[in-house]
Amino acid sequence: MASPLEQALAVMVSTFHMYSGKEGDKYKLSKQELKDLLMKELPTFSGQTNEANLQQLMRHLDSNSDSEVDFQEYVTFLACMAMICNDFFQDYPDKMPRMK
Ligand SMILES: [Ca+2]
Ligand SMILES: [Ca+2]
Repeated sequence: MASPLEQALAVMVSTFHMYSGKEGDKYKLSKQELKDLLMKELPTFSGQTNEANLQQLMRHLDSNSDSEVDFQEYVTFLACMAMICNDFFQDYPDKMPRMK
């Protein structure tokens, strides 16, 4: 049985491939694939943003400017999200999810 952190890593990888394989290059997220991933897998985050912010986010994530988000660009984004979560939980330690 994998530990929660191992499971989290597996989810990060499998979530990418679940969306990247829908159209075009199956190892990269197109703008539509990225949008679907954000809306369905990060609803708390994407629910607070609008179309213009999403477009801006996509431009920022696409660091090599090929109009697609590859795995490295995706994990860089998740690392940023993890840092935002870390800042949040330092300010509100009582909101930290409890592991069994
Ligand atoms: Ca794709
Ligand atoms: Ca790219």
